[in-house]
Amino acid sequence: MDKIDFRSDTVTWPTPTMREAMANAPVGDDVYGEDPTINQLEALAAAKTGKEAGLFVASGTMGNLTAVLSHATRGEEAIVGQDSHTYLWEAGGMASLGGVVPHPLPTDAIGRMDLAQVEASVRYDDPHLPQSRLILVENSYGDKQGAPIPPDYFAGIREIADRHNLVVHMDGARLFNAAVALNIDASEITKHVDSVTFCLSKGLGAPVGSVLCGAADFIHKARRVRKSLGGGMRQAGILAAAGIVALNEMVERLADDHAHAQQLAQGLARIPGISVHLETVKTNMVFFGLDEAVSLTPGEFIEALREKANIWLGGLGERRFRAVTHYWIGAREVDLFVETVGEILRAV
Ligand code: TLP
Repeated sequence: MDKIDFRSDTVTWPTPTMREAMANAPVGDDVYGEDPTINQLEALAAAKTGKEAGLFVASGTMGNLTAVLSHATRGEEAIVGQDSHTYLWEAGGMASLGGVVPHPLPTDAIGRMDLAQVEASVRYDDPHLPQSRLILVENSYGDKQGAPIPPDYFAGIREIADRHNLVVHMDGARLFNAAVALNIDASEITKHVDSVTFCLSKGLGAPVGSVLCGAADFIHKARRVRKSLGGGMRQAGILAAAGIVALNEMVERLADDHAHAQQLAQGLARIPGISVHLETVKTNMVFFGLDEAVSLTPGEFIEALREKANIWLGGLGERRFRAVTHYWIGAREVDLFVETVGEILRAV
């Protein structure tokens, strides 16, 4: 890469193997169901998540929105974490495009809603009220430093959903980070949910795309919803080809990203002026803070990293930052990041 980019794992470029697979991919018109490479990716994604079928979509946001619009209709309600990606970072699509009413609940240190509170939030049958239809969950949980949530929580969510005839969708943008961190199969997590979106274009390194997986009849419906959102992508097999490489070759190596995040957190923890909670770093994200005593604004700190070493970092507001590791960040880049932060802070 031309810069050392810690802003997100969304910034990854395709690997050389992906580029080769993309160049050689057989393609067809996917709206007719005739793109063999997309069909192959969808089957592979379904197998990995233990679902009957998959649907290739342009992005994680499109996958989640397609799922919500396929599961729920206008005036129905989705119980959702108040700091989850679907609620906060998807431009309000479920409400603005689907008329689905979000019912946000607080989450704990790793992104779990309180199960008793989830159950208490289910609406009773009254014409005044929106009707509960969906529970939205996320794993790993982005706002909680990419925390991997163990499957027992989702088993509890499943029980509530079954008692009240609700559907559960998982935003599994980083599902495989969670699975690798927990040392379990992704399907051990997804067996508790009706549908899941996972992203190929984050830690798995593909340039574009996510896959929505679920039961065959749900995916049949979702295919129409995706079309209505403008997501019928025709000869997108050239993109799906990279996704197949991502699923076959890039899952196990996520452990390297997690090790690099550990290395980064430990390095930062040694620098006076930086605060980081080492014990909460479990996947590929490190959240850290710049102490008030340091006479730099967050913007100046980010700018100094860019000027000194072409290192790009994302701010979270309130003197907090997020560094994300990925395929293009190795031990050398992590060392350079730690050294450069040390230099900047020693100079103020
Ligand atoms: N997350 C992006 C930003 O939107 C914050 C990032 O840099 O982390 N679910 C989760 C948990 C995500 O983190 C993201 C992207 C999405 C869904 C949406 O995926 P895309 O960007 O493909 O629409």
